[in-house]
Amino acid sequence: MNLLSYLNKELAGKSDENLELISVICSVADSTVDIAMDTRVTGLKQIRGSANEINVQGEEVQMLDQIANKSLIDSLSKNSSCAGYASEEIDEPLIFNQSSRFMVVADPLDGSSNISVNMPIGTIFGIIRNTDYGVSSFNKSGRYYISAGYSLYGPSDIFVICVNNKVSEFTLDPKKKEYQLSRDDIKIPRTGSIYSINEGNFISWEDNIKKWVLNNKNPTGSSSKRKTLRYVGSLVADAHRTLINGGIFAYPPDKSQPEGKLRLMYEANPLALLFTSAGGNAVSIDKEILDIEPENFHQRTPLILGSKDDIDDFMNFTTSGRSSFKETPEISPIFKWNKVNIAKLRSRLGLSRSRFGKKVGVTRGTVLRWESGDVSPNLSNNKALDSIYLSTRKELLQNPLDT
Ligand code: AHM
Ligand code: MG
Repeated sequence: MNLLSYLNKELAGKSDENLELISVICSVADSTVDIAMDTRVTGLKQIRGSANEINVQGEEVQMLDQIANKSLIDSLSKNSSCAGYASEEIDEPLIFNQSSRFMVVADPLDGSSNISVNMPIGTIFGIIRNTDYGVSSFNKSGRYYISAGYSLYGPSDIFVICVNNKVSEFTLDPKKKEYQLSRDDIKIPRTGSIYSINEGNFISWEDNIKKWVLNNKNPTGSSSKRKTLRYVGSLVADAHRTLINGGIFAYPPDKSQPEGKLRLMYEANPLALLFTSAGGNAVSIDKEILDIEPENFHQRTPLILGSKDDIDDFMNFTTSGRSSFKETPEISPIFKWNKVNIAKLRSRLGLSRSRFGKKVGVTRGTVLRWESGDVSPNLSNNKALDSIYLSTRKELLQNPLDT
């Protein structure tokens, strides 16, 4: 089955929203086919060195970084369902169509230090609802991501996509330039035998990270088994191995990178949606990645992702060090819930006032008062309504403030 047939099956409602989401995913996928073709011949096309530029993150830009970024911009700017694009390689997000439904975020070429030595590299992307009709739609937590995926340019070129909280893998047929389903409904094993971390940073870590690493080599608890180490240095490759075989990948903070190295918007959030959908988890030391409220586009975060039991094990070591990490600000509600959109949400869910109230954590009478406009939901109820709305992402792609 090819990618388009798969998406048509998974998003079978054929609503405008679903069709537009499919077209945005396909625009990204088309672009990754072009990038895959370029990665095959970097040495022949003279495109494997530095572009002699420093990006907004202060990192050296490679020629392939620029080619991949341009390919995504070219493809997405032509898609009328794509409102805008933000990437690691551009200072500020681009807006193509202010009122369109979806935004795309991407790390166009992940693992760029591996290009020159012909090691696996990839593209990571996420798709966000354009809830604010503009740039601020990007600055939202990972709970807003409706879909995410990556391509991995390796021995085979693959495309992994998460829609409707289901993760599947496609392999590029290079002759047809078409992705074909190669793993359906991927579930990450509950635990795995590999840990993945750049141990060159050992002396710069906090003690609790050091203890966790040492415990992987020489476990002390009766239940844990010794793990072996694998580290490619391309997040996409390390994440894909972890997704398929289980285990854990960690890029924790260290003395020289106290916020972590990896980018929340372009790398951590897309992979967190994918890993949690596949039954694993993704955290930043003391909280789930998807709960982090971004403060800026290029924000970095510690990233630990993998099998559920292995993440729990990691958290057991690190929760004692929590106080040394930055407190996260109070999460404010996403939407302003009023009598119109509360009634609309309840009717779309097909729930009576009392069943809806139960879901939110209030009485039937409170729902009645909200819907009549007598009172408004308080902050915590607003957040509960946000999370009910977001958890129904499959049916409710539209902003509830639309009438
Ligand atoms: P990039 O997106 O500019 O290529 O940088 C991110 C990469 C990740 O792919 C990888 O996990 C990490 O940086 C490796 O960093 P280090 O070399 O410090 O281990
Ligand atoms: Mg990267």
